[in-house]
Amino acid sequence: MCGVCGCGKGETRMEAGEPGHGQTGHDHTHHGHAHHEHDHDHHHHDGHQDTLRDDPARRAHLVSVEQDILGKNNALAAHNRQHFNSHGVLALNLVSSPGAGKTTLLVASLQQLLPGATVAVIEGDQETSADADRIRATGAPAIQVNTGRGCHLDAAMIDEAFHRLHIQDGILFIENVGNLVCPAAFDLGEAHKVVIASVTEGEDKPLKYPNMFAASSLMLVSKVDLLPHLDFDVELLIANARRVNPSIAVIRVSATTGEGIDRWLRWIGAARDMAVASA
Ligand SMILES: Nc1nc2c(ncn2[C@@H]2O[C@H](COP(=O)(O)OP(=O)(O)O)[C@@H](O)[C@H]2O)c(=O)[nH]1
Ligand SMILES: [Mg+2]
Repeated sequence: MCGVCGCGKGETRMEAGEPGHGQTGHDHTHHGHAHHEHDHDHHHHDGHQDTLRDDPARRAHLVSVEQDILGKNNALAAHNRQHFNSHGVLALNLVSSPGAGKTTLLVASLQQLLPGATVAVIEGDQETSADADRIRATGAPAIQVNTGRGCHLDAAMIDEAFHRLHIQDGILFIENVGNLVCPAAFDLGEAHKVVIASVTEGEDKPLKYPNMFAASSLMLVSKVDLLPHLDFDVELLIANARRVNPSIAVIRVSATTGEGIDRWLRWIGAARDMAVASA
């Protein structure tokens, strides 16, 4: 069960084998420990959850289960953070609603960064290895994690995938499951969350989903090439984001035209320098 929305997670699957360049294997292994924490909540997966939450005793139980899940996740996230630091890895957790342009932006970024930079990608989606395949086509190593019924990546999944990536002194991009709610609550051990808000989503998203924007260091306003065709107020989106997070940095990007990609890569470089200096 997700500690935030209570959705069922089902079984997490991770690609088998090495995350080699151009690998297109679709084999999956069952990811053992990712659902241990959910063993005790099997009877909540039946659609009666709202009724259960209305009962004070059940509600108290659910709150303690949620605290337990988030507590365990936080402990593993701290472990991941130590690991990233000791390996000289800057980990960025890319979060957004589905279709905001995370994978397309990653592909455009990797095309600029490669060859030369050491990079790796963990791709989170409920199903398919399509995004990892798109990433591997750039030459970057990638691992796809399928979360099944789950709505977010958690620290245990990242721990396992990181060990298989063998990355040292580089940048780890984590593309989270498209969802503006639950990924905000699950620390993966990343240095920064980066929220991608596309110009087709409406200016009100930071106010409707404040936790995500409050948790993010940077907002990438994506698909700005579409602005001439839309009635969309970028300044209002930025003002709304700063209402929930006054210190959030903002960069306007288009993966289609390349606008802003240089600024985004400079932001990554500065974050990397800071991470190295504080390690
Ligand atoms: N016009 C335009 N479309 C984009 C841009 N970035 C992504 N898209 C399109 O948006 C859709 C979703 O992109 P994708 O990267 O898969 O989103 P994700 O679900 O956040 O990973 C695709 O049809 C992309 O071609 C962009 O900068 N400009
Ligand atoms: Mg994607």
